[in-house]
Amino acid sequence: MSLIVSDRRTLVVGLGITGLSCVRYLLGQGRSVAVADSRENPPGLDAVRTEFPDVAVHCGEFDADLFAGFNELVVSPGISVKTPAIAAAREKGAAIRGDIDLFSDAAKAPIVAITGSNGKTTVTTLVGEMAKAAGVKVAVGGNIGTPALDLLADDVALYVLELSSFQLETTARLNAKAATILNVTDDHMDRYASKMAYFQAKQNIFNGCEIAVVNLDDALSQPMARDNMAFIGYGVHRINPETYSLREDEGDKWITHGFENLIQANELGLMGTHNLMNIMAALALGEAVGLPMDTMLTVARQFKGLPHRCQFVRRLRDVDYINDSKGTNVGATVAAIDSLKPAGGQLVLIAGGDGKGADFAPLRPAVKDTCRQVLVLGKDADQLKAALGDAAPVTVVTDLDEAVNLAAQIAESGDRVLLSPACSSLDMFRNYEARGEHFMALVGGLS
Ligand code: UMA
Ligand code: ADP
Repeated sequence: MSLIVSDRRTLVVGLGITGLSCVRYLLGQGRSVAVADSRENPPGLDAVRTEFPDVAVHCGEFDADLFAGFNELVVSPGISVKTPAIAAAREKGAAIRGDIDLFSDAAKAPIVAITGSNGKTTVTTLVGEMAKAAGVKVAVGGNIGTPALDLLADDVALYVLELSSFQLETTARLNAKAATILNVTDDHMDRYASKMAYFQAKQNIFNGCEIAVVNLDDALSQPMARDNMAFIGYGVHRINPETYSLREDEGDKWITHGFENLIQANELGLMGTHNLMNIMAALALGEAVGLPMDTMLTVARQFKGLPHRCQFVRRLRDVDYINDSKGTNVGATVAAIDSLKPAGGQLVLIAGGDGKGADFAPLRPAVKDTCRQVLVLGKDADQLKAALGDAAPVTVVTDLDEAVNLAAQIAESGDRVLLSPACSSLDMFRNYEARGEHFMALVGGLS
């Protein structure tokens, strides 16, 4: 055993918050590590230099010869494992791992793991709140913010992890107690060669899983290798004794479990069928780890949703302004349009940014007959305009300021102005939060 450990030469690749958590964890295990980051001044540099002055840090363009000297690479999510220096090291026999892989080896409490193209943060937050309300010592992290390794503690009774496809690329065996892929629509097509590659990365969440929570309305969310897994299913029209579903009962819409009505849609602070799906997923995951139903339903009733996700901003002259800046892919924007189209008016949609290589065509049917006008901006504005064709009037604007001013002029009584970009913000903003904040400030300034 000690021979194997001492023979391991580990390179931590990437020095953001994940890389830093890996360095701290590995050194804590008595392992020796070096670090490489392709950036000249990565965010974690000062912390490593201060805390661990003996650790070698290589900044700047990756050097394949350097990488070849290690037999284990722990790769951060922001870096593709297809990066030539990493691929070459793998060819030479190096093990390629990620922080979630290290985490699953070390975690002593059950893990609930959540991935999907959309809804991850909402469902992760809900399950975390449900566990907390049930008195469980829960730690919530992963893609949602706190690196998983930073959560490790002896007194934790349950881990709830949001996982991105990037993190799952390097996760061989997660061994989750319960895991789910909420849905799969195109995202990050600038990183993956095909939708299949993106989908396959997400499938890793089920490796070694005990209970799979399955969206029965999305074939791509089902585990490909079923092993000895148990299942809990949910879906819109999926009423059967063991599944979560939706039911119309004398004009009211209910979330059901089996044939029992659990909670009415109008008791919830969230809008849209996609959010009812999110709540069903959270209930199913909670059931899988033994959380009491009454407590989970109380949390669902109290949950008001997260900022920048279909967030109401203001009503001005009978027009509602909605901030869905976290709508960073086509699937999210389709869900926002479907759940927010007003009964007595139309939408003025503001979209655009960096489409990350996505096909915008699925926006066409969503936009048709629901949008009075679409205002497009950013790197992929022209591509969006071309994809929407004549489904709705489309105008290219230079920035968000122009978009909001124009939207306020165009919107009629009963309309909603919706920022749901279907694109990442990084071509024009620091992140989606900065884009959402700017939108809300502009809307706040309208008179
Ligand atoms: N980078 C380089 N060279 C390197 C290393 C990184 O250029 O050598 C770049 C990456 O391309 C990326 C940025 O630096 O643009 C950050 O990469 P990172 O791997 O260092 O990221 P961390 O700071 O460790 O944050 C990561 C996740 N970031 C990414 O997946 C890009 C965070 O998710 C996550 O919260 C954090 O780990 C803790 O688990 C962010 C994210 O954008 C919020 N996720 C994507 C999404 O949600 O769509 C997947
Ligand atoms: P993620 O963490 O996967 O990005 P979030 O909960 O942060 O998910 O939501 C991101 C965006 O996706 C928001 O615009 C939100 O309205 C939308 N969304 C949330 N849940 C779903 C879902 N189940 N299906 C489609 N879109 C969704």
